[in-house]
Order: sequence, then C-alpha cells, then structure tokens
Amino acid sequence: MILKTPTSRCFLSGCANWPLFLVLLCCRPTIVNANDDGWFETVSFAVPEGAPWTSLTRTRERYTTEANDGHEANFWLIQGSQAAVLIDTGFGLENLAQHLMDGGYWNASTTPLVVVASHEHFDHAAGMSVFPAATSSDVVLAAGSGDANAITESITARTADILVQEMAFYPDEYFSEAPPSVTDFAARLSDFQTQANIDRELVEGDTIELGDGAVLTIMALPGHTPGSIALYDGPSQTIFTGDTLYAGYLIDNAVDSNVDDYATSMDRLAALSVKQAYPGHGEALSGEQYLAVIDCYNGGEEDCSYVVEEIPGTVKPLSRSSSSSSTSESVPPDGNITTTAPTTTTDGGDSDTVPSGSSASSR
Ligand SMILES: *[C@@H]1O[C@H](CO)[C@@H](O)[C@H](O)[C@H]1NC(C)=O
Ligand SMILES: CC(=O)N[C@H]1CO[C@H](CO)[C@@H](O)[C@@H]1O
Repeated sequence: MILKTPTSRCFLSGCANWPLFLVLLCCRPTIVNANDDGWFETVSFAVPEGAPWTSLTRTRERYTTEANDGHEANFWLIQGSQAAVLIDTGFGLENLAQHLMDGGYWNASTTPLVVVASHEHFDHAAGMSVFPAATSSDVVLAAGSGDANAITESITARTADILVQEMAFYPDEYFSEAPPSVTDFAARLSDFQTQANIDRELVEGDTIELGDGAVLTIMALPGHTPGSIALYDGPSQTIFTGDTLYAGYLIDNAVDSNVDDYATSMDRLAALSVKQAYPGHGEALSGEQYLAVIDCYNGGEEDCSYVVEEIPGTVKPLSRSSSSSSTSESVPPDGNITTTAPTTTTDGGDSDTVPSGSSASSR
C-alpha cells in the first residue's frame, strides 16, 4: 500500500516526500489560545483489568497543529509498584520530565523510570533529551535497536530539521501557539534538542519489569521505521503500539519505512490477543477497534480513523487535569518503593510470539 498525499490545502513543495504526519501538519493550520494552560496536558486512564499497574496516564502537547486534528502524539506513563515506564516524549520543546514531576505523576527521587521511544521520529523521541539532565533518579533511555542509533546520533534531527526549517517560514503550520512560558519561540526553536544517548537498545522479547509481577514485553515491529516497537502486557492483553497502529493515516512511506515489513508487523498484531490498545496518536482503542484498524490498513485504506467512529468502545480517560494538581485517579508513586532498578532483559523470544517469561539483570 502506498499512501498518497492529500492535495487540498497542501501548499508546500516537497510535501509528497515527507512522512504523512508532516503533511497533515503543514496543511492544517489553526490557532488556539495558549494563555490558559501549559504546553502539556495529562489525563488519567483506568488501569486495564488484569494489569498489575498502579496508574496509567496519557500526556499530550496541547499546541501542536496535530492537536487540532486530534492526531497529536500520545505519551503513556505506566506506573508499577517499583518502577515506571514512559512511552514517548514529544518534540522536546518543553520539559516533559519537569511536567511529570510537578504534576505528581512521577516522583523522580523514588521511582526508577525507563523512557522508551516507540520509534525515532521527532514527535515521539525528541523529548528524551530532557530526562537525564532533569532528574536525579535512575533513568534509563531505551529504544528499539533499529532506531536507537538514529536517536543517539541525532539522526532524529533529520526529520526534526525539516520541521525547524519549515517552522522558520511557516510557524503557524506546526505549532498553533508558543508555550506560555516561552517568550521568544523562534529563538527556542533554534535550540531544538533532539539528541539523546540511548542507554539500552530493545529487541524482540526484551522485558521491562515494574514490580509485583508487572512485565512489559517488547515486540519488534519494523515497517513505520526499522526500530518501531510495541510493548505488550500479557495478563491484561494490553498493547502500546506506537505509530504502527492507530486510528488515522498509517504511514508506511516515511524516510525509513518498509512496506513489506509493515505488512508482516500487521500480521503479527492481527494474531495477538488484544483487549485494549494505546497508540502513538489518537484515541485508545478497544480490541474490536484495534482489529478494525488492521483490516482497514490491509484493505488499502488511507485513513483508518473512521473505524473509531463506527465501532463503539473507545477507551476514554478518567479525568482531565492539565495543571499540576493530582487527582485521585493519578496516584503518585509515593509508597512501596524499593531501590530495585528497572531492568530490561533479553530472553531470546520466538519472533512470532510474545514471550511471557521474564528474568532480571542489571543494566
Ligand atoms: C517523592 O517521594 C519522597 C519519598 O516518599 C517524598 O519525600 C517526596 O516528597 C516526594 N516528592 C514529591 C514531589 O512528591
Ligand atoms: C518496600 C515495601 O514496603 N514493599 C512491600 C510492598 O508491598 C508488598 C505487598 O503489597 C510487600 O510484600 C512488600 O514488602
């Protein structure tokens, strides 16, 4: 399947060669009022039945033009009893680590954190750079082995550079408003940091342990990028899919994409038991919606967002809290913390199944 570039409202030359999300960005400017709230917005979700986590939150960047299309990137924070995992980090223009700490979503002094990039693209991985500097706790930066080098070598900047260059001319096409705390947005963009040192390259079958039996298993899903990964929780049949699967335009023609690999990865996802899926963009999906997106993609459709509208069951957040106040649903990890560091472990899993076993080793 080859994605076509929407032509309406797309006025920048070269759009056709970009990842489609860039096209979406460049084509749909809308200004929103940024005076009332922060750059990030975090909401709580119910912990899926059977998942041994203490909390699950989603953070988004409020003022990307993606937000106006409902396709802003999702950053999922999963709290276990002893450690937490953050999947994706955004553009890196504001400090996500500080936001999560200030909001009580993550206590850096007590909770080891594994920051995972679902893939190399700047709207997911660029924000990793703020974590080591901003925190004193044990933070591990991790990414799929196929994309880790892109982030470490700042090749993520290859796509980010396009963003920065184009923003110099068309800032409104990418960000609807500067973050309130940034007085000179243009100057800030010139400092755009995308490089982060990946501590741990993740491969198929690696596991991340969060305490009390909570284990997330890495699935290597090349296609969107070589190192695209998903994280799977077996007991609750929950998957975090990154950009491999969401209800929208699935991108298999970006710079490092591979259509054949994408199809293989979709086949693996189709064979997996999934009750709920938390994607890299858009709404959280029921198992039925998840399968419908796969069918949609396999059917050659460009826009799979309609399946969310046609099938009930969208997984909704529990509450909204975009400022620093904690709600009862977003419990800070302030109890029962051990000094056990999060570990990522390779157990040589079969490439066609998600291993359920786990083992531990120091990083
Ligand atoms: C983090 O946890 C420690 C230990 O429980 C506590 O003393 C500290 O106040 C917490 N920090 C925040 C910001 O909640
Ligand atoms: C450090 C600590 O208090 N650990 C406790 C966490 O909770 C489990 C059971 O809920 C206890 O077994 C641990 O001792």
